[in-house]
Amino acid sequence: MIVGTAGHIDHGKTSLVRALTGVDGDRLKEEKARGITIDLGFAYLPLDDDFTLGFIDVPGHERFVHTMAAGASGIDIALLVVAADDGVMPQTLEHLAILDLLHVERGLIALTKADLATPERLAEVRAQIREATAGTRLDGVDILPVSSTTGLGIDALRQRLVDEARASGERSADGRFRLAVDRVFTLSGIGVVVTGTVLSGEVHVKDQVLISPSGLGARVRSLHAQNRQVEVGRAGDRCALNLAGDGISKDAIHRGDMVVDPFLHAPTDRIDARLHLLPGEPRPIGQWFPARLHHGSAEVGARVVLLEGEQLLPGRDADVQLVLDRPIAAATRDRFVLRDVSARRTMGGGAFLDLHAPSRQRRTAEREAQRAAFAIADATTSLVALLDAPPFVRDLRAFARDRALSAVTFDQIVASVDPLVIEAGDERVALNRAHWRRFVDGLLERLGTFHAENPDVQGMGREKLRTASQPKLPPAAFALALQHADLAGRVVRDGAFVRLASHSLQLSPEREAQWQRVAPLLAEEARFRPPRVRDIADALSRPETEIRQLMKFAARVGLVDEIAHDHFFLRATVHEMLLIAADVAAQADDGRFTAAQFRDRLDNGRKVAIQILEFFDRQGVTLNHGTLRRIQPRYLDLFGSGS
Ligand SMILES: Nc1nc2c(ncn2[C@@H]2O[C@H](COP(=O)(O)OP(=O)(O)OP(=O)(O)O)[C@@H](O)[C@H]2O)c(=O)[nH]1
Ligand SMILES: [Mg+2]
Repeated sequence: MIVGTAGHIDHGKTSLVRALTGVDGDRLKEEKARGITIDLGFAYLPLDDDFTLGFIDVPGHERFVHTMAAGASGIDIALLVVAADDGVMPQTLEHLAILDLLHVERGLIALTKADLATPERLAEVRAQIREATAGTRLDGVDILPVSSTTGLGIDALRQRLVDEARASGERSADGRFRLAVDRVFTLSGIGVVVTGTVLSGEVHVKDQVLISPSGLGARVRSLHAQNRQVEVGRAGDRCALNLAGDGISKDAIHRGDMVVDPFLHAPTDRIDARLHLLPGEPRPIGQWFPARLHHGSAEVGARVVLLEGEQLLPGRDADVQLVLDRPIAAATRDRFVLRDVSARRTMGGGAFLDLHAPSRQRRTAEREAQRAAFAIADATTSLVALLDAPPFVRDLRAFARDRALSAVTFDQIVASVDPLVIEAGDERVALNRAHWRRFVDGLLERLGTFHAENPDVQGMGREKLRTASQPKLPPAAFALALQHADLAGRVVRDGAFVRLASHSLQLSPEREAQWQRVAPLLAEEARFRPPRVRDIADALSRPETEIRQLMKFAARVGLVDEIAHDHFFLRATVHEMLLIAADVAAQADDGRFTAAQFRDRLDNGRKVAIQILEFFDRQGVTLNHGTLRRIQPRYLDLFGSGS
């Protein structure tokens, strides 16, 4: 459980944490010298039982608001500090806005330096605070007067924080491990240590993790949670991880990086999000507005692309696309804050929706439906909505990854949603049952129509069929879908073509007429040595290409087989020749026969006889052992009238 301070410079945040915990968060020499906080400070308050309250102390200086934003992301309880002498000041308001934009749900307000104020003044500042917090998540929370100098109210505040922490309970450790790095250092004899808040999941000693976005792999050598050596760190813990691995060094990891379960690593620089512009902003924002994005402990330059309307008015919300200067590691529904480029004010913030948003076609109705589905808090409901939003096809792996869902939770979600899932390599492509039905019915209907319109075409090109199908599946998934029980047996893949199983090729009337003139030339005495394409063309005074096309087509329909280039035999003749070969084999020693023996029966010349046998070899009907061949009896009906 982590308490994070917030409030204007010099209002007594660090002093208060020291009074509450006995720890001075200002570690840096410069901090001591200047009496201001520059970087995040950390302190721990071990309670009687196994429970430790962690504190993150942030700087109040207006130049360090980015550091405050990094510290505030991942805290459970806000401790907003307002000095009784000074009252509500600019960074009181800005920090308050940031806490609210980050959806920090719990908090208490400390009215510090109470020793310096009269009861009237205290009442006055209370009223200022009530006004400032109205409508925020800290609206109505208790305001406790304290003095770090005299000790007034410190014990009461400490007790209230402990009660708050106990009431909010453990954060659910469900989900995959993510830690937002806020410090990196080396300890002699130990090595590289990173610290940060665990945003989700658990981490164990010996776990393999990744630094994202860099992608560096590391092993957790040891870990501390709330300053104690432990075997496991959980969501809501402040952890220090001792990391080891190739390329792992103090300079290779930075504040803003995430340490993640390797499954989650998918850096992104283009995110669709819901943005709220603070009501106090002086101007609306327009297209391509430049800003600083704060997410977790990261800060990165960003451009805002409006996805609704041409400008976003102060106080309003809109879907936007955030185009980042460099990739970050994030999860769907993570909160973010936007500040202006000169880092003077906080402008707004919101939640991430689609982490891998398209750069084109981003304002369509389809995209709007998808973003609405991403926005749903409950993962199961969100998945149901996504599967019912165009394109009606989702990679479940990407969904689980972007939501940082644990394998167990995700399996439960998939079991309850029960979509149709196609496992295609790295992807788990899912459709809901209704859209799968639509896909199956549409595909069968499309093929039926195609065959009716093109009776003499073998089938539809697979890629053409895929792109015409609704929903449109990715290529690998489409190929697998054709083998699904709902389609297998009804559609047949024929090389690059797909056809209905019931479809058989038919000659068009013109081709039929041509064929009637060609067929007699291949039959009777000529059948074992039929004319080649050129000879047929000569005989009929037709162009050679026309005859070749006709013969190729006749081969597809199963009327002829192309034994050698441009040399077609009637299918019935091929069958007859195969039976002859079988007979020759039956009469030979060991069933092995020579090409000469075969040629003698057909009387068609050595070259042609060998071409026929080589054709049989290719079909697997004969087995060639040098000069001798054997028959494979199980293929004897390959050219029979049934096929
Ligand atoms: N009289 C009085 N002085 C206080 C009290 N708390 C803090 N101070 C003084 O106020 C000054 C600022 O206190 P800090 O705790 O450093 O303030 P801070 O909010 O941490 O300041 P930044 O981190 O720089 O924003 C110091 O000189 C403190 O001694 C208090 O309760 N009473
Ligand atoms: Mg301080």
